[in-house]
Amino acid sequence: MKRVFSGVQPTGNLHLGNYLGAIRRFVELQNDFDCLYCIVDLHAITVPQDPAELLRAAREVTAGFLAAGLKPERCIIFNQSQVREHGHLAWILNCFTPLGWLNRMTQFKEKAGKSREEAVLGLYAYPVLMAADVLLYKTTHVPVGEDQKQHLELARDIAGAFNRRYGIDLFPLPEPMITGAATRVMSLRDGTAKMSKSDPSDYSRINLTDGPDVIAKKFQKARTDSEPGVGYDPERRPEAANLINIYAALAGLTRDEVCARFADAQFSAFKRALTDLAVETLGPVGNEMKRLMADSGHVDGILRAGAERASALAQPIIAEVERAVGLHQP
Ligand code: AQP
Repeated sequence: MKRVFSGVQPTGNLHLGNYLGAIRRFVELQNDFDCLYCIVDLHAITVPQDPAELLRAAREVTAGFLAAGLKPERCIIFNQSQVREHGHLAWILNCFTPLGWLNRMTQFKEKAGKSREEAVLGLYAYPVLMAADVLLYKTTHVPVGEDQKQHLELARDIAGAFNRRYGIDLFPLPEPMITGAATRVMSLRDGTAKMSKSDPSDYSRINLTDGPDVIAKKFQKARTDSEPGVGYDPERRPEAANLINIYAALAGLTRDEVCARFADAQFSAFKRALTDLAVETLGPVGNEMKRLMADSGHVDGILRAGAERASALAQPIIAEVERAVGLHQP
């Protein structure tokens, strides 16, 4: 059986990177796989969060999932904190994860920065919770953006360590699914930094709820170089390459096809075409998100039902884990 799991943190505005790198893939997969899509609020609290804003953002991510085309009858949409087995399995897996493996995680180094002594344990253990999220459902495939590749490799290592320790084949080794032209959408202000919800500058990203005028302004102000034409050269022209990748992903074209289409155009004309394409693609998603956000009862009902279904899948697997480890089961 093929099973897909992936998560999105409720940490702010959903952006074009989340959409192209993850959510749009989720929608494609729901027809062919048994899929679970999770709002990973326990991951979100590894950095300080305002409680009211965290609740709002969890509903917003759910609205984003639905507006992008996820159907609760074809996949399970739920909140991580509402399925207690995530935290339970994370603790067990903590006991199989050497510190040396965690010390290699680049996301922790980036997020902790220079203040490593003040960084909280949850931020350091984040990749083990992510491994638990995935392994709790015996997931076989994980669609994510490029930034999560290292964490998924760790999840495979942890699964292997657990299986070997008990001489069993309990956890399948989850395969990353990192494909397409936009597995790493970069900031509009800096072509070497990834587009992120936590970037303080709103001009660094296109939010899924941005209206046409805001999208136009952000692309117009997006940093580029002084070369006039549309050429793909990520080393020399990282910002231009990022915009070409975004266009390619939105239009379903290859980079070469995009460059050929705009071979005679000025970069400013390309930016205008990109704006039109982004407005056309994201406009309906943003409008539907806003409509759903005004109906929190509906969104909460979907999350409640999703958590029940996810729990039902998780319980027999956690029982298998407990039996393997020798934890008491009344
Ligand atoms: N820029 C991106 N390009 C492609 N995929 C991306 N993803 C995130 N950013 C990009 C993918 O989206 C899914 C959810 O990721 P997340 O919830 O961790 O989102 P984020 O934007 O990375 O969130 P934050 O809070 O801003 O985190 P940091 O500070 O770490 O960047 C994942 O599949 C991710 O790969």
